[in-house]
Amino acid sequence: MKKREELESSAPEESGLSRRKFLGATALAGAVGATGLGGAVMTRESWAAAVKDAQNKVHVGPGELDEYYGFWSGGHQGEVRVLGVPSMRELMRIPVFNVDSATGWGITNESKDVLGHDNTYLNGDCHHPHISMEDGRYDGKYLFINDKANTRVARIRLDIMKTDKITHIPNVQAIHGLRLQKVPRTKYVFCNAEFVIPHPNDGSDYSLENSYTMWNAIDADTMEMAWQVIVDGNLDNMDADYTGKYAASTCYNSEKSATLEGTMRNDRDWVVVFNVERIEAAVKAGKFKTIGDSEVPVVDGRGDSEFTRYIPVPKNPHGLNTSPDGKYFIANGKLSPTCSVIQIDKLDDLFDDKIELRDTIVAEPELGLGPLHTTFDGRGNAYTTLFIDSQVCKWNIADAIKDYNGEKTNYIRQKLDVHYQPGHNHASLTESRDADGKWLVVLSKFSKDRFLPVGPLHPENDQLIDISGEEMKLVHDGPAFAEPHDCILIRRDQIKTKKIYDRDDPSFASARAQAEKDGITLEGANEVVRDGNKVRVYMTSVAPQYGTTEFKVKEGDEVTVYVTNLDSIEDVSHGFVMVNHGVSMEISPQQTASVTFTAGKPGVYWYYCSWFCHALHMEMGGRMLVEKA
Ligand code: RUQ
Ligand code: CUA
Ligand code: CA
Repeated sequence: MKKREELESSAPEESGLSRRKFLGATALAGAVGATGLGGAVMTRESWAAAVKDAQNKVHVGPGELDEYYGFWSGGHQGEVRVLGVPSMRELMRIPVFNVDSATGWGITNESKDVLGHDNTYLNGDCHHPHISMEDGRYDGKYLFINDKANTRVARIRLDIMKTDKITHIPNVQAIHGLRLQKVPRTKYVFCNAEFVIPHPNDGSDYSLENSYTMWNAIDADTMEMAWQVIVDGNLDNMDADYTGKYAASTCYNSEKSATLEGTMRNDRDWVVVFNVERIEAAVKAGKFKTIGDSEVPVVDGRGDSEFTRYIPVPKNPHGLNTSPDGKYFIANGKLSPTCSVIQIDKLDDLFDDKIELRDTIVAEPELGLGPLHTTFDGRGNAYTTLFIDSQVCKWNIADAIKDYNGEKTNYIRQKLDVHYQPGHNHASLTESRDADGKWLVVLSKFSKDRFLPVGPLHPENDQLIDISGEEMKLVHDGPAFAEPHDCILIRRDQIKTKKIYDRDDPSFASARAQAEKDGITLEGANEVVRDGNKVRVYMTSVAPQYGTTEFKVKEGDEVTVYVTNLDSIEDVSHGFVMVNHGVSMEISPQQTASVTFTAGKPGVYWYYCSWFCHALHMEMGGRMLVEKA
C-alpha cells in the first residue's frame, strides 16, 4: 500500500505531468497506489487514461440529470441537503431544526405547526438521514432524521422535500443513532438516546448509578411515541434487521462514566440486541410502566431481561450496520482495530438461551485503526472507514468468517487513502436489498489542504469513490459546510416529487381552516379581516403582483398575512418579505403560506417578493400602512 507522500515523491518526471497536475491526478485516481496496482509504474498514457476514466464517470453534463439523489445531514447546522450523485451538485436544502431566512422555516405559521408554536430551539444537530422502506426497499415516501442537540426526530416528505412532523422524545436526552424498521415496512422509527440521565431528572439526584437511558420507537405513520426500552450503559449507533424482529445498537459507555478516561476503562463494551416482537407483545399485554407525566409505555431491558441481549465487543464500538443480504450486524470497533460480525440468524437461539452471547460472533477481522462505519456493495464486500488511518478498507465478509474459523485468508481487498479522517461512508442503496455497489461516499471530517483556504474553519470533504469495479477509485472531492455526519443515496426513479402543490396539501390545512372560519376562500381572497387587535390579511399572488397592494393596520396589532400563490406554472415561486419586521417566506406554485407578526410603529412599511419570479419581480410589492393605535 503506497502512501500519498510516496506517490508524490515517485511522480515520474518523464511522465511530463507537472507536480500540481500530478497531485490532481492522485486525487482523481487515488486507487492507483493501492493494493492491486501497488508498485506498478504507470506510463503517462495509462495514467492519463485512468484520470480521464474517473472524470468521465463523475461528469454529468450541463442539462443532464444525476442518477441518484443523495440526502446529506447538515449536522449542527440543522438542515438536510439534497445532492445529485455522481455530480455532487447541491440541488436543494431542506430546513429542519434550523431557522431559514429564504423559505421562512421557523418564521411561518406552517413551519411552527411542525416545530411547535411554543418551540424555543433555534438550533439542531442532525446526524442520520434514513428513507422509509417497504419489504427492505426504499419506498421514497419519507426521510427521517435525528436531532441530537434537542432530543427530537423529524420526518421529511420527499414528494415536496419539506419537513412535515417533528417529535420530541420524552424522558431521555440526545437522540443519536436512528434507523427504520425495514421489514415488513417502516412501521417504527427506532432511535437511540445517547446520554444517561437520572429519573426523575429534577435535581433530587445526580448520581450516575441511578441514571439510565432508553431505546425509543416512534410510530412512523403518526410520529407519536410508540414505546421506550430502558437499557444498561449508553446507546450510540444502531440498525435494524431484514426480518422486522431485531435491531441492534452499540454502547461505548458500558462503564457509565462521566469522564473520558472512564469511558475507556473496559476492554469490551457491547452491542445490545433488541427483540422487537417481545417488546411489542409486552406493551400490548399492558406489561409496562410510565415515567413521570409521560404516557409512553416503558419496558425495562436491563440485566437479564427477555427484551435484550448484551453481546460483548471491543472497545467503544461506534457504527452498527446491517449487511444488505440481511445476514449480519457489523459493529465497528473504534478503539479496537476490528469489526465484530454478528450472525443474525443465531439471535433466535440467543434469545432462547440456547447459545452464549459471543457464539453469535462469526468474525472479528482486523482492519486498521479507528473503524467507525461500514457500508456494503451487495457483492459480499464491506467498506469500513478507518478514522485514524484516514483510509477506507474494503474487505470480504465471507473470507473474514473463514479466517475467524482458522482458515487463513486475505480478507482485506484494498485500502484507499481518503482525505482525511473519515467518519461515515455510504454506498449506493446499501441500506436496502437493492445495494448496487456503484458509488461510495466517504464523509471525511478534515479537508486540510484539499481546497482553497477559507480561514480557520475548514470545510469537510465528502469524497466520491467509484466501487463498481474490483478496485475503489477516488473520483471527486466535495467540500461541505458544517457538518454532514451521514448521507443516503437513492435512485432517482425511487422518488416522485411534485412540481406544484396540490391545493389540498396538508401543510396549509390550518390556514384553510382559519379562512373558512372567516368566510373566505383562499384561492380568491384579497381581504382584510379584523378580529379585535388581530388582523388577518388574505392575499393572492400571480407574477408579478400580489392581489393586495395596500392594507391598513394599527400599531401593535397582531397581523397575519396569508399569501396564496395562484401561479400554476412550474418554478414560479414568490416570496413575501415585510420590511423591518423580520418576516420572510416562500410561496411556491399553488401553495399557501402565512406569517404572523406585530405591526411596528406608525408609518409606511413596504412588502416585496423575495424569489425572482418575473421580469417585473422587482416591482412586485405593496405597502402596509400602520396607524396610531
Ligand atoms: S455518528 S462519525 Cu453521529 Cu453517525 Cu459516526
Ligand atoms: Cu414574485 Cu418575485
Ligand atoms: Ca467503553
